[in-house]
Amino acid sequence: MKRFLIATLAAATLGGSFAAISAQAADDIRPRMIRFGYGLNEDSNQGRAAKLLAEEVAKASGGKLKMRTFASASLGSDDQMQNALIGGAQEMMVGSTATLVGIAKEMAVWDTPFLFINEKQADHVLDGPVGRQVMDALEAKGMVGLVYWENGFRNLTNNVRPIEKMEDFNGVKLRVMPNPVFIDTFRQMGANAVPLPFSELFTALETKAVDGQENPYNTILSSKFYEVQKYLSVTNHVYSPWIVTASKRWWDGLSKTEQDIIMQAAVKARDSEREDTRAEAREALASIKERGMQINEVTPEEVARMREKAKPAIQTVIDTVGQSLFDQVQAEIEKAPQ
Ligand code: KDG
Repeated sequence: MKRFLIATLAAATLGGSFAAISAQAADDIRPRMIRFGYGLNEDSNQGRAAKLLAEEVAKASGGKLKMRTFASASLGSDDQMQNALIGGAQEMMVGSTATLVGIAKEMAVWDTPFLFINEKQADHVLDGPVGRQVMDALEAKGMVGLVYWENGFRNLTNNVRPIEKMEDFNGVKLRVMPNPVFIDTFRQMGANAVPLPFSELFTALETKAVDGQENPYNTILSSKFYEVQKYLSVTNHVYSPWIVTASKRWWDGLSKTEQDIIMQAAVKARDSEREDTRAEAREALASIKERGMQINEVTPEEVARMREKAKPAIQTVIDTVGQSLFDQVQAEIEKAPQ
């Protein structure tokens, strides 16, 4: 709850600079090296936000907290980094909530197909009490959730055919995140769902081990999937959050001042990352088209058929997280600003 209050307070005060660190508080800051790992490359929305986070942490701590960022899964895939945080071998990371389901099953609620219809709903729910409640489930497993960043609405790419109707999934080897709801959803739709870590995805596409994948426009651009993919079919079938996490073993050893500095910097990076991601996404389709991909928008009627077909996967989410949490999320969505 304390971090929820800090995040709320930080968001309220971040118009200018952070509250000045008092002389006494400065004594509470020890020189530290913080290893921050992530999966996309440096020149991505994820990489730019990681760089900003490191700059803000250094600035607010008078240079004592040095965050070194490691791009392109150089510290490992999401699940490998998660295990390193739990073991205390790495301090922080950002990655997909979908890859955390094996650690905290509550994270599966964010995998619900078609859960959010726009970013306003996503921000309202993720930054609100139920988003924090889901994050807090990580603590018993040795991780601390700080903030959610935006991966974005996911769309399909493949080399077999444009996906214009559900039947077009048939026979397509579609890479999905290693997550039961994603596997279930796309199997229900007729694809051959192949779970792979993000770090193996480009090679799998290049070698034709898989025919396609699904990710937000930003990732399709920054990971250069247009070099190895022919068709982009717009479905916006699920909104993917990223989550910034810390090793609980390490976090609990920080002073309150150090924790507040990192939390406030994470909130500032969150707000900047969302703006950057959305601005880049608005230009993305034109950029992807210029790079040779053939783009089709799946019709609302066909998206409705996909939603219907995905219903058993929604039941998988409810069975995983419980009806109560699922209903709390739905109630928060209802309260979101239009
Ligand atoms: O760190 C990168 C991954 O966490 C993230 O991009 C997950 O969307 C994802 C994918 O497709 O693996």
